[in-house]
Amino acid sequence: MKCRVCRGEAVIDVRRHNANFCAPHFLHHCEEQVAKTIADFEMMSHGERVLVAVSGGKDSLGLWDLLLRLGYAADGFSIGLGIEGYSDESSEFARQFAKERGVTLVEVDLVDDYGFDVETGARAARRVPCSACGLSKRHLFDKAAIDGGYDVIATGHNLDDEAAVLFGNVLRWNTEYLARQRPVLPARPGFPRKVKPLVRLGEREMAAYCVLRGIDYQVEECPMAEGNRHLGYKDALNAIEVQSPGSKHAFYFGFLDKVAPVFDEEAEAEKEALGRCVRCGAPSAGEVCSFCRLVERAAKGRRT
Ligand code: Q46
Ligand code: ZN
Ligand code: ZN
Repeated sequence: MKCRVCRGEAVIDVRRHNANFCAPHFLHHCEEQVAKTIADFEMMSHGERVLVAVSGGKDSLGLWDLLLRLGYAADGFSIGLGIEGYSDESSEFARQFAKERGVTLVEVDLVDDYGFDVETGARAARRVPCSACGLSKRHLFDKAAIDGGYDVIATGHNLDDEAAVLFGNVLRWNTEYLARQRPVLPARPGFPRKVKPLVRLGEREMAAYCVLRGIDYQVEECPMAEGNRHLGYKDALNAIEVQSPGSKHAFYFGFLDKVAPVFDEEAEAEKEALGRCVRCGAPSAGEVCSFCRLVERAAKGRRT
């Protein structure tokens, strides 16, 4: 297996691109893919302050590293979710990364700062854990970015994640979600701009990127992810990809090109409908936002 660029010994094949790479050229390829994504979708510019949502896994730490290498002023943000046997380690990987590079990691802890962990919050609110977790993460990322004066939030969603979410939304024709599935969501009052610079890179490439760069990341998945529908969609897409390399890329980028504009109106209508939460001031469809309701129910759950 020879590197496409230098004909030296290759360490990885990327079938989607019909290419093999040696370590230095693979690392360069990843940087190039991210730079191209940022430029093509006009995600951010070099003068802007970026807050990277960091879980301690390969995607978020790989993304943080790539953005720093590409010269962006990127700080990290991590949330202690209180998930046993998972959250403490995640935070440690994020702290270690920040310490080694002398960069800033902003931290919030659900238990210390809001009095509940994902599991008890979910139980009290009668939600599944991933729903309570996702809701908390979105709210706290937005808040941290707005409070800290950041221009943009970057998340480590890769091509596999986005293709799997798209697959699920298409299977159920969740048009409301399809309207929001973009690599860039523009800023609006109370929400910073959100970008996904890894959409051209797959899961396997992100793992290889971290290993070759010597980035220590959390390998274990969150224990709550088990049985998650998205994992099933990923498996299905992986099986298709083996038969027909490039399918995930064609599926996702074809959607962005040919289908996503159809939902522009729906996305606009949704934007206009939002008021403000009377408790925290965050944008909200109801009087009190879902996060404040979750905090309240978790507190009640503790008292009973
Ligand atoms: S951390 Fe949270 Fe994920 Fe764990 S509880 Fe579900 S959403 S699986 S990315
Ligand atoms: Zn090479
Ligand atoms: Zn609120």
